Amino acid sequence: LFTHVEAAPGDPILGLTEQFLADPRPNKVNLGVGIYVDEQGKVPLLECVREVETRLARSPAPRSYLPIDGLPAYNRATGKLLFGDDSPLLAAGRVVTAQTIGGSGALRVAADLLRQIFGAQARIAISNPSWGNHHVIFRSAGFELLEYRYYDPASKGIDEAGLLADLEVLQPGTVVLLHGCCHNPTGVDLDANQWHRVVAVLKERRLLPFIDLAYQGFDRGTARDALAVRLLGEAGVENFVVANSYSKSFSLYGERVGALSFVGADRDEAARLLTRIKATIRANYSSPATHGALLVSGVLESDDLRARWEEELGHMRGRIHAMRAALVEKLAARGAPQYGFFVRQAGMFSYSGLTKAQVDRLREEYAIYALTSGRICIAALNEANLDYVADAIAAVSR
Ligand code: PLP
Ligand code: TYF
Repeated sequence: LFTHVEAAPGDPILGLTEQFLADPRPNKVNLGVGIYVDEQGKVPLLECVREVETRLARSPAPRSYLPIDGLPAYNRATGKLLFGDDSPLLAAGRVVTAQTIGGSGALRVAADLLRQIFGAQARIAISNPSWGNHHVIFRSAGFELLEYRYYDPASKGIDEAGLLADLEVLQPGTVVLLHGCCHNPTGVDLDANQWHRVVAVLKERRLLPFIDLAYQGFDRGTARDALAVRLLGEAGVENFVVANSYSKSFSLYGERVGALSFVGADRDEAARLLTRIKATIRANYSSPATHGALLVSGVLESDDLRARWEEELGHMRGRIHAMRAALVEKLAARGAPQYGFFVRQAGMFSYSGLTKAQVDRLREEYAIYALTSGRICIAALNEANLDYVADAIAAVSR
């Protein structure tokens, strides 16, 4: 029955990690995958998470099914974290939130539901470039994929004129996927003024804003990194969607913690949307998992642990900023001053401008793994490998 089945192509990012793990060279560095690691190169277990886990282990609870839309406390806390404690949208009952299997699950559930709502006309505009799974998920849900200009390789910044021009010609009802912060793969974000201008076009053109927030707290803090969500609310945009992930911000990658939020025009519309979100989840995986949601809501619901989380998140963010600054300085000292833009980029990724040939040399000659696009993960740098990486990048840049 399966003799004719052809192998699927692997995920390029995860495939690179497999290659990295198989590399015997002791000084190897994986700048490929987007995972935050600490000074020791390890994925951290946050103290706030450990504390909740200890409490849970002390009084083990039976594990029934969660509701289809997940743990109520988790969804409430997520709404506040995204929209703000005093959000008028939350107060008006216009936001519905469902726990999902990571941020990817939120994207997938939203894609399926929006495809149902918009039918064969369903279209989505995605930034050029974007995280590869965005295309995979929306294409497989049956969307027509469009692209809007975003990154300007010449300035290593935003192609604002191109971005606005592309948004202005989209048909009303087109979904516009925007990275809330810490754009993957470029590290190039809109500033506050640019967000204002983009939001105005989205509203005016009656487009459907879809914010993907996978790195909240990794650039400037949880509230500032949710600026796009807050601005859409303040601007009175009737409908928008938010997919968020706690994989990075809680360092809970394998627990698959994320959420999907829809904003309705009023309480009644929001309630109807929630029934549709639940029907979509039921058709996909029935209901989400308990453990990660208990960890996240346990932290967010306790003032004390929440404060500790903000501190630990601040530490991760601070370490990334410090590594950016140190890399720039070390590259300049090695005769490569052209990388000053690393400190203007946000989050754990940088589009480095390294060519495919340079990336190949880094891997072959130095055991330093980066994506062929030139994307590097700054969070993989530490005091122990920084000089080595700077030497190598400077060498291949000559
Ligand atoms: N969106 C973006 C832009 C991402 O980079 C990621 C990456 O991991 C996700 C969504 C998905 O996150 P999760 O691992 O929670 O599915
Ligand atoms: O872009 C990244 O590296 C992260 C991690 O299929 C990731 O978002 C990469 C590939 C993938 C899932 C997660």
